[in-house]
Amino acid sequence: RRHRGLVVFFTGLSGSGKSTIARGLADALREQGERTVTLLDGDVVRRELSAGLGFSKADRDLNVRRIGWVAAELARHRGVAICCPIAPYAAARATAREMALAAGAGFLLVHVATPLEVCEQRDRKGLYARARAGLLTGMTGVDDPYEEPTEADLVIDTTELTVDEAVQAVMHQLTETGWV
Ligand code: GGZ
Repeated sequence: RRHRGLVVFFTGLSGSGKSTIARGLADALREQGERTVTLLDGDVVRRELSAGLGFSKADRDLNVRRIGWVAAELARHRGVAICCPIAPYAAARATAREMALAAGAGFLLVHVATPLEVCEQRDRKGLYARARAGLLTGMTGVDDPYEEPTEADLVIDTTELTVDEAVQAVMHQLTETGWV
């Protein structure tokens, strides 16, 4: 079992802390040195794999499907793939899980459930302010949906946890379930 591939899929709002936790998890897993670890970082995916896609439902679904497919292929070859798109739609997240399982890999959905108010206060890219001002439409959580996961394997709220604690929570879950 420890030799099967694994997909760790983070979902949550912009500014929820997904990417930061994902990077920390990638570092922690690489330190163990047992399997190759690939971080499918959101910015890089949008630039390289999903260049040209926007933020309509169809484009988000296609983006998440591509990420899920690449992750499943990496996991098919016994690697660990870490993904951190917003992935606002439950059906697309379910497809990502199905593709991982069909590849003989494990799948862990981590909901980074930092509340909108907190994400909005951080607003590191100023996107929420632009959305509130009506300069950006279709911002997730403001005027575009985020379907709260009911299917999460782990829920993390970064208002209560530091990044290190969040990474430890994921590592703990992976240890408990025999993945690392
Ligand atoms: C949400 C947007 C939008 C809109 C640009 N809605 O904080 P960020 O900047 O770095 O993360 C967000 C990123 C979301 O891309 P994803 O590929 O993760 O989304 S999805 O899974 O829905 O395909 C944000 C930025 O892109 N961004 N416009 N309208 N986030």
